[in-house]
Formats: sequence, structure tokens, C-alpha cells
Amino acid sequence: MNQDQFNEKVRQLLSDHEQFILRKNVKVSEDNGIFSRYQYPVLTDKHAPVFWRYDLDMKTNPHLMQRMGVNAVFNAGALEWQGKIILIARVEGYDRKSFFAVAESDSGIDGFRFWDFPILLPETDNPDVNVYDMRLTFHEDGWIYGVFCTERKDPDAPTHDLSSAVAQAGIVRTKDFKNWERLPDLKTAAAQQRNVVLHPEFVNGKYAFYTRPQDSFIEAGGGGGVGFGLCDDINNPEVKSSSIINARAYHTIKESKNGQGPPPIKTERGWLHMAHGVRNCAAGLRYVLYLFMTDLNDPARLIYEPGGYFMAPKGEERVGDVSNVLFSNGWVARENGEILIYYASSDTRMHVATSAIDKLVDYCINTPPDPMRSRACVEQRTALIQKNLDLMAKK
Ligand code: M1P
Repeated sequence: MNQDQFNEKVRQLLSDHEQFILRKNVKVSEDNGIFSRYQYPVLTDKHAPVFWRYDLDMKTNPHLMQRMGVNAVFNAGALEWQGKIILIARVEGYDRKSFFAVAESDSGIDGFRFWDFPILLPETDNPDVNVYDMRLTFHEDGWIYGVFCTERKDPDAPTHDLSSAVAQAGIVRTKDFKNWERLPDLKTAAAQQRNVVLHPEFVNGKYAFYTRPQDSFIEAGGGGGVGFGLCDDINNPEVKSSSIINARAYHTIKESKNGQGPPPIKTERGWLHMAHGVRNCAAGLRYVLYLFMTDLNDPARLIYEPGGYFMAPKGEERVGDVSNVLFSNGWVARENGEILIYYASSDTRMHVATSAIDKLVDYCINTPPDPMRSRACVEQRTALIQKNLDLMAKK
């Protein structure tokens, strides 16, 4: 390849990428009345800029090879900021290490474009080996906090064990998504933590965290579910005691484990929460999303929880690096009442779904709770059928 051919190939790569970024998204009609999906994922490995992946210098890359591939882009935190929708995505290189990168869009539905550089996350004295799943909280103290999972090799694992890890919650804060201050990792009583989220308001004058205590890296074990606890000092963050506000339960969508999704949204009827629930089956773990609400004055008090899942993997969402997974750690409530729900499928790509706050509140309040037994489920459904048949007979 001579220099002219090389230049032409680079031009083609850049122009194909630009066309891809500019592709318009299309709403897919669903018949559930709750939310709408969109045809195309909003962020994928292919959204990673060409100059993140290729060496564009013919002297050092005469065959124009991709040098540093991006394997997947998923589990993004979200915020509306200065008129744009900002996603902080978990970007995973071919080397299996995840890092964070900011992508922005005007519409929040399409046109997401990564900023030129990923985030060079400050480290603590004990460097993170892997970081992922940042939840963004615009706190009433004026900072934007990012709470994420920091993973390191388990120091107590035998030498031959190269898989055991310890997960904890790392914390950073920023005012502009460019300058980041790292705070100490959150201390809790649990052996490990994942899916930790900062509540957006002070509770009894203190910072408040949603936690997910777990006995080991994969198993929540005795952890019990989504926890909630207060923290006296965000600069030395510690949750000394926590209570379980949304428990795992036998034969439900969250029997194996669950975890808070994004920070909850304040509504007139209470705090609206999204979470993921996990159950085990012959195909492995299945992750679905569900909603619940807690009391406005006491965000630790569960007030509504519809039965079953809100969203489950569908179509191409079902397949990826870790198949059968929907996971969400970002949503945006817009001033006009619309809500943009950002969710990842199968640890591979990011999607958006849209709904409205009043719809989701109605969904939470008026969808029957899980009656926990087959017979009771049939009784619940029979009541609905009878009511509808009576209504239809009158018409
Ligand atoms: O692979 C599915 C998800 O597994 C973990 O979530 P949890 O701790 O609830 O099991 C996380 O690693 C998450 O990133 C991942 O999407």
C-alpha cells in the first residue's frame, strides 16, 4: 500500500464511522403501553472512534491494522447536562479491562459520540485492576458523583487461583466530566459490594447510599438484597449500618440476587427506583429489570412493587458476551415528564427505551404485586379476566 492508498483507506474508515454515528434511530411500537424500545442500540463497540482503535500513521502501521480493539460498550450511567444527554459508558477493550468514557447526544435517542479521550480515572493507593458500572448522581451538595465497582485480585486466594476477586465501591466526583476527584472507596460491613448508588438528596442531613452487600464476588449469599445506609462524611465514606429495603425472594425474578440500578427519581408519589433481578436456570443467570417505589420522606421504606419484570431481554438483546442479561445503571427524567431509560443487553451494547414519569408511577402503583404462589397468580388474573369480560359484555 502506498501513502495515497493508505490515506484513502483512512478517509473511508472515518467516513464510514461518521455515517454510522449519524444514523437516525427509529421507535419500535410495543403493545404493552408502558415503554417504547428503539430499533438500534445507542452505543456499541463500533461507536468507539477510529482513532481509539487504529494507528493512523503509515510508518508504524503500514497495513492499517486495528491495534487496540474495543470489545463492548455497556452499563452506562446517564445524566442530562448543559442541554445534552451524557452517558458514561463501561468500555471494554479486547484485553478485558473496562474503563469509562463520556459520550454525548443532543436527542438522547441517537447521535451519541464519544469525547476524544476516555476518562483517566484517578486511583487510590491500592490501584483498581478493573472498574465498571458507574452510577451518576447529581447530588444536592452541587457535585456530580460517580459511584462504580472497583475490582482487585483477592489477596487471600491461593496462588493458583487467578479468578477470585474482591469488588468494592469506588467514588469520584466532578463538575465538568473532565476533572475528576477520587475519594476513598466506600467502607461497609460487607465482605464485598457491587451496585452501590448515591442517593441524590441528604437524608436526615447525611449522605445516603444504596448498597448490595455480598458474601463473595459472584454470590450475594447472606447479603439479602438492595441495602440502604447513611454516611456521615463523604470525604471518608463509610456506611456503618444498613438495612435491606428490597429483598431477594424465593421463586421470583430476583431469587439469586438483585441490585439498585440508577439513582432513584423523585416523583410526587415517592421515589421511583429501577433495579435488576437475577435468577438461575439451566441456561445460566438471567438478568431482568424491575421497578419499585419508596416513601418520599423515607427512601428506605418500600411502598409499591409491581409483580414480575418491567423489561426482559428480547430478540438480539438476548445474545452477547454474557447472554440473557438486561442491566441498567442510567436513566434521565426530562422536564417535560419524558424518561429516557438506558439499558445494556448481554454485557455487549447500550439501548434506549422511552416512557413517561406518570406512566411508570401508574405502573408501580396499579400493577398487582407478585402474589408468590401459582394459585394466587391465577386468582389475580381471574379477577382481571372477569372484570374485562363484564366490561366487554356491556359494549
Ligand atoms: O454479567 C451481568 C452483570 O453482572 C454483574 O452484576 P451483579 O453484581 O448484579 O451480578 C456486574 O458485573 C454487571 O456489570 C454485569 O452486567
